[in-house]
Amino acid sequence: MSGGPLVVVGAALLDGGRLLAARRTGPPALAGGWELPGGKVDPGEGERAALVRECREELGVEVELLQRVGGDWPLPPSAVLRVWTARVVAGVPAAGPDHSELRWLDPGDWYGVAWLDADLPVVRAVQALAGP
Ligand code: DCM
Repeated sequence: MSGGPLVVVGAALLDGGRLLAARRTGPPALAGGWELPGGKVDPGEGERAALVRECREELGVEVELLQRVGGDWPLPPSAVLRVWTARVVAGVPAAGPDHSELRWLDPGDWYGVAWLDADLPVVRAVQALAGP
């Protein structure tokens, strides 16, 4: 028994008022939607370590996590999303197999992509914390 809900971690990567959005390649129900990059925490893994790992694997960058964004964001049917703001400390984000496109959203254009349902309220919270 691991206990608790499945935890997915996400990064709101910020760069001078820009926010990184990543367009998912799958599964079919989510393909084409935009998310904050991240993924599932492995058994026994710390959440922050998982997020650093996911950014390395998915985007090819090293990140520094900054600030927790809210609490548990629902990820229907039974998981939760936990999010941190972050910044890139090494490398340039590039789309791997999980994403068809990455986009740095300029200040004022944070809602210019079709965020996944789960991610949209998180983006609003990031804006309230740190946004332009
Ligand atoms: N997910 C999401 N928003 C994110 C990250 C993940 O809605 N920012 C969802 C998509 C999947 C699940 O969490 O249903 C697991 O993510 P992944 O497939 O990336 O491991």
